[in-house]
Amino acid sequence: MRTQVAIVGSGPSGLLLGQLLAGIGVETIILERSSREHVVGRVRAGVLEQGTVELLEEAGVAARLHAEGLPHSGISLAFDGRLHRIDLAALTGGKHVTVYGQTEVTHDLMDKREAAGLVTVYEAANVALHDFDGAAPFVTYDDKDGVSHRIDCDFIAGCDGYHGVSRKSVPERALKTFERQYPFGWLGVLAEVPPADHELVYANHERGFALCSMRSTHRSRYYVQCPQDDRVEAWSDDRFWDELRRRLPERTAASVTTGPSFEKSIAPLRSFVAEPMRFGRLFLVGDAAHIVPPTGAKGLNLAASDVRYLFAGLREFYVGKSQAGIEAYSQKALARVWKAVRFSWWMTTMLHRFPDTGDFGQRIQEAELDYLVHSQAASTALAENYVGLPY
Ligand code: RFL
Ligand code: PHB
Repeated sequence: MRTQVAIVGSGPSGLLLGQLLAGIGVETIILERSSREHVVGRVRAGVLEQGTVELLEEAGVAARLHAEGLPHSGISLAFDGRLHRIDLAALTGGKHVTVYGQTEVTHDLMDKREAAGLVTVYEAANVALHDFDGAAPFVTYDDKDGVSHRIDCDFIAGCDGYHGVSRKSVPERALKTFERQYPFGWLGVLAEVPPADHELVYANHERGFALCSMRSTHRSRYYVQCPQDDRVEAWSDDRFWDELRRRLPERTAASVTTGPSFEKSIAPLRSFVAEPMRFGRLFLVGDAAHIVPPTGAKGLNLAASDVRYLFAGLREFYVGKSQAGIEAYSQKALARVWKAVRFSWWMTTMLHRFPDTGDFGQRIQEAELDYLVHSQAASTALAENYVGLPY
């Protein structure tokens, strides 16, 4: 087989890149390790920056997002027993974020790809990347019947997440990695109940961080900070709801509607960046190149911003017949990545209980939060990062 761009991974970055390239007549084949059901069933991000929404519009997959997504013009920080609202729109000249689940984004992109008759190979095993440092790269894989295939291509887009094969295919000496692990995780719960507040609430509490988020006006997504080695089985629904309410201001806690959870999982928190993001004709995109802790709601949005830069570079190559865009990809993408890495690290540090910083650490956080909500300069810095920095 032959295609122009072989895409490894059908998460949001692979699917979005495929759709944008289809719009300019560039052919792609997506190779995905898991089944379609598995990919679409993963519950992850929920907050989209305006730039991400615009890119989804450009890809022609924003109709349902506009009909069902919830525009949010503020968030609240909870500490000191009450909510402190950050007016994102007022502080950023009218910008907002949109609450729309990653599951739905993936769904919309898959539907569009299938309707256009574009090829995605699910359950592709042993995907391997070859000769991407030369002019004629190719990808091999085994299909679900065990038959081996080879795809020759112009470029390979490694959109296969943190555990994917793309980053691991790059020789170690060609890669510099940066990493920070946080000494806790997030226990997340999804339940068919109305949200406690109409906006997101990020709570700093002595018992640990908590987040009230949502997927719609009748579906809530909540998180509590938990020990890194905690197990989901240790958390009955009752224990989860009790712990969540203890970490929220009284009035917010009283507004929490409890109900049976239908998804419960624990995610570790880490910051990770691999540099550079291009090796010859291989590009690393999204979680394949970087991970941020979810506190800033940046992971999916960074994947989309990588796609924006890569798409611009590939368009320059195929339409403008210039290599300049693909040569600049890594540098441009990384400049934005590091700013989001910094913001996510800062939000995480300010809002979580760290086991080793004690009461001193807690007081410093309280002082920082107090300063943040009373200083327009500090609130503006949070707001402009949260809605998304310019490209
Ligand atoms: P994905 O979504 O991990 O997709 C990678 C795909 O590649 C496949 N794959 C392979 N395919 C073929 N061969 C191989 N060897 C392969 N290895 C892997 C995988 O099966 C998968 O289908 O990466 P992508 O596309 O870069 O997208 C990144 C986002 O998914 C991620 O950054 C966000 O979910 C992070 N995130 C959040 N981001 C936000 O912007 N806002 C949020 O509010 C937000 N909340 C979150 C989050 C992530 C979370 N978890 C669980 C990590 C909340 C949580 C709890
Ligand atoms: C979510 O709704 O899953 C969510 C929202 C905001 C975050 C992280 C996750 O910062």
